[in-house]
Amino acid sequence: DLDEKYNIERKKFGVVTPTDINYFKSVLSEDRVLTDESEVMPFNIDWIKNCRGQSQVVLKPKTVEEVSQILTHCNAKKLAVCPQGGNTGLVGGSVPVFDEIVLSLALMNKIISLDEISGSLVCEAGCILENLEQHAKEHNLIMPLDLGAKGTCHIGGVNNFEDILKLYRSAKLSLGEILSAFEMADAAAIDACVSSLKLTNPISSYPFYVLIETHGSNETHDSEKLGGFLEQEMASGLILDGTVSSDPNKIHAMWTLRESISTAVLLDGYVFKYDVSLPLKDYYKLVPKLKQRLGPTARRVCGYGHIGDGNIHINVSIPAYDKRTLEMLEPFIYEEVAKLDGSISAEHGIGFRKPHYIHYSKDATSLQLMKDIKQLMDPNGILNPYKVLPD
Ligand code: 2HG
Ligand code: ZN
Repeated sequence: DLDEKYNIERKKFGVVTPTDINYFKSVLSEDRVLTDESEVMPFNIDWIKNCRGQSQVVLKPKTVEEVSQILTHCNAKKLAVCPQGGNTGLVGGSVPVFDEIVLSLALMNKIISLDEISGSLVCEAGCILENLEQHAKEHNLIMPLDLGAKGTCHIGGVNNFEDILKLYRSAKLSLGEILSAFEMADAAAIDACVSSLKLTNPISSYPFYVLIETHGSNETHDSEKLGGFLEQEMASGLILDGTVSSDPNKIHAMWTLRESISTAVLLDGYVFKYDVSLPLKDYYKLVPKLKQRLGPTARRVCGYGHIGDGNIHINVSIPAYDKRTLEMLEPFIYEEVAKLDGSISAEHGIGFRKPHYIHYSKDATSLQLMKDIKQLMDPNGILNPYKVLPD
């Protein structure tokens, strides 16, 4: 229910008229101006079905010139615009809130250049990471933005969170420059993949799991190094069990297990997703705290994420959306994060979901600076209104 969930008023922007639509059709070809309700709908809903907008028009430019003409028109008419990429955001940043025009970047997917000497790639804003990865690979390069790089990979069971931190320090010492990923997931997170998505957990059940990946330039040397490290830590007892592989299919399966958690939890019903960063010593603290606070209300409280940058994803699922649960979680979780000197948003951004919590992580001076920059670039505030900055 929009009113209950949003509690926000439409700002005084213009309303799209048939004249505007005709103008857009003159700039883009007719088939790149979508106004049919069923065609527009997918652009109004985010993939976790958390937020839902009411836009009536989607524009699909192919060039920078077209974007420029559209935005000049919208700015003159004070028509609000919601730019949209893959619509895979988790904080409601990518979908309209009211009737903002959706500016889809889906067709701006050209790779402009790849300089093999400097290793820099220039591409349009709508490119999909996987396609860029493929292109870079053809030139013997990788995308360092890769979410699941491929090298040699290990997934193992570790007993408690303290052991994960010990293992992380040891991995940095032993693997040094070839360590490319150190991811963790707790039992409840892996259980979502196994029970809801029927994925295979390649090892037995443990309270915690770690996925370690190395990506160096000498495969033999790298797997020797990883092998040595694993032997040492199985002997020390930090690693209880594990599987290691350089076979691309097996590596893919390990990453699939880790990367599917986000979707698997959605099958529980309604999910509150938190993306926070915390000092590593306190990284896992909030998961048991929330579990205790919610008691049987929660179907699942799980934690997983990127140890390497202090980013944990805490997912809380319940059978169906319920305002009381929301009130038990927020602002409590943000207060706790602030107490621990963490950040209320680590990698998913502020979007529509968090502007009123941003003060837990940013002081008034920083916020004013952000507002000043926004004002300079977008004086009428037509670009993605209601997002990021609090009023
Ligand atoms: C991940 O690391 C993603 O899997 C999604 O950032 C996290 O859904 C989430 O909470
Ligand atoms: Zn993540």
